[in-house]
Amino acid sequence: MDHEDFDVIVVGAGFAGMYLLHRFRQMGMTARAFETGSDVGGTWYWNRYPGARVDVESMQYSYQFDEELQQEWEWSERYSPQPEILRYAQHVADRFDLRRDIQFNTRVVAAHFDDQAVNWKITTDDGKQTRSRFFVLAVGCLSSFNKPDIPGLDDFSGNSYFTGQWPHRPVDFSGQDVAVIGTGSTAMQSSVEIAKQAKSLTVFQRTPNFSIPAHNRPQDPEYVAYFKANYPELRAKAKTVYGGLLDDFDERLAVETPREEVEAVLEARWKKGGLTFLGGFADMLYDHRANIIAADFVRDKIRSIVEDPETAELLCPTNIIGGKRLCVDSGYYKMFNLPHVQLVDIAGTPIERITPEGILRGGEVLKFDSIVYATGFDAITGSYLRIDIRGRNGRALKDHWEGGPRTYIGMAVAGFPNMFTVTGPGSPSVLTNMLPSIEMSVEWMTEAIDTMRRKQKRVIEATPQAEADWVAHVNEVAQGSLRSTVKSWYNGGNIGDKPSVFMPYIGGLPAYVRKCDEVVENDYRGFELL
Ligand code: NA7
Repeated sequence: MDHEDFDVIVVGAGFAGMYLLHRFRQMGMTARAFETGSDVGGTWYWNRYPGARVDVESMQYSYQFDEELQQEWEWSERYSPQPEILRYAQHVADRFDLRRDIQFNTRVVAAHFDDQAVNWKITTDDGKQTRSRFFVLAVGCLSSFNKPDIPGLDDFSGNSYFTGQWPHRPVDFSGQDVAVIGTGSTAMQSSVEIAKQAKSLTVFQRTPNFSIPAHNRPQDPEYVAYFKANYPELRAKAKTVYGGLLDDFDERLAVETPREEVEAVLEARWKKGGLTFLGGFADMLYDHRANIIAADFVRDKIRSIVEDPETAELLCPTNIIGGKRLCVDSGYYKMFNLPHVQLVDIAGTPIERITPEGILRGGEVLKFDSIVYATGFDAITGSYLRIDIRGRNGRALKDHWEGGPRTYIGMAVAGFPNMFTVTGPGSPSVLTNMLPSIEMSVEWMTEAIDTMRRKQKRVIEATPQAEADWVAHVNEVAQGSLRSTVKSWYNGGNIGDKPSVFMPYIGGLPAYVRKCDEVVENDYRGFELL
């Protein structure tokens, strides 16, 4: 048998990778994480663009595995800005001395299962190979930035910025003519900040998006004190809610509620702000009639905020609200009332190419000093498929996933023994509060490994049948939702050649946890332990 350098190799040192390292150390196992960045933080390490901010309330967007940690950390705002989340990640790394198990500035380029040695051979971009019994992908789901294939992108003589790979230095747009391409969450957050500096800002919109105000504000000390005093109960309660997030979700149906009452609920939720805007009624994402009421409500808000009627109409999305992930903004629509901000609708007349001076569209070059590409991610599967991963008999993951990603309970892949995925396809992570979702998966898989050790097993592997059943279940649950009818990064619709498959598990966190618990209660049903 080939020597194993570590019990486990983890790819990524974001929130998932860090907690994995902590757990494996507690279990007395040796683990090494490889991380492309120069420090911890993952998504929050890379996405340093101006205005980057979480849109889950900070008191709930944090680890709960350590009571002292959650008591000692102070969040300064209702929705934390990126620098503060990064500082939190760094604090966790310091507190648990995690960096000694992380090799930074190192990208994993290949991971091959060795059938004879029954272990994984990991190749990194420093040319080295490392072997481990277990291999865990904690690569994140919004971590492969989508560089758009607009012709001439490299010809631009001004400054080009990619929001997902923002420079590690201050960027000053003062006095500049700036273009932002994209109108997703990232574009909405960054544009508002860029507009505060730039001489002019031009937003290039291909598809308008629905956004709900964040109403961000400094933390209320009383709210923080209440949360900290009741953390165990509040966290436990959050796990019983669909999104793993404490909020008032109502089981009522909008279609069975008088229209004025529905409007009143939407108004209250608009005033409160945030991602759970649609949570007042259970049918918002399942019944077109309900969805249209909410969509009309937001469209009317846009028209009431944006002074120029033509711009307001262009900003009004025509599709399902919540089909694409809702955006949460801090003054995006209002920004278009500023005299130096303009919207260019590229739906009908797309960008032809980038030229040395700017953006060519409709036969005219619009000149810019800087272009900001806020063009999204090759979400959920992108970071897996950048690595040459091969399971039993040299089978490539990219071939196994040719028709769309396949996992068992979002954590394992048939034919890829001892390999685990966190926040992967088939898990509910991207539809739920990410931190509790990560903790749940990490705890599940580390307990599975612990069980194997106790049973003196060497291999855990999902069966093809269990994987097929899970994929069918994930698809079936998705079919019922209006979300599956809209092209989005949830279903690969934002990337030209991706298979069209709804990738996350849409059944919610509590249902998912129940399914994962049942697997354990039934002696790891759907897995072979050898
Ligand atoms: P999104 O939500 O995928 O948005 C990307 C935006 O970029 C979207 O408006 C796209 O338009 C636009 N886009 C992408 N490629 C092009 C090209 N080639 N030309 C013009 N416009 C383009 O990514 P975000 O980073 O904003 O947010 C991702 C998630 O991160 C978010 O949902 C939160 O969960 C956090 P399109 O809609 O495809 O017409």
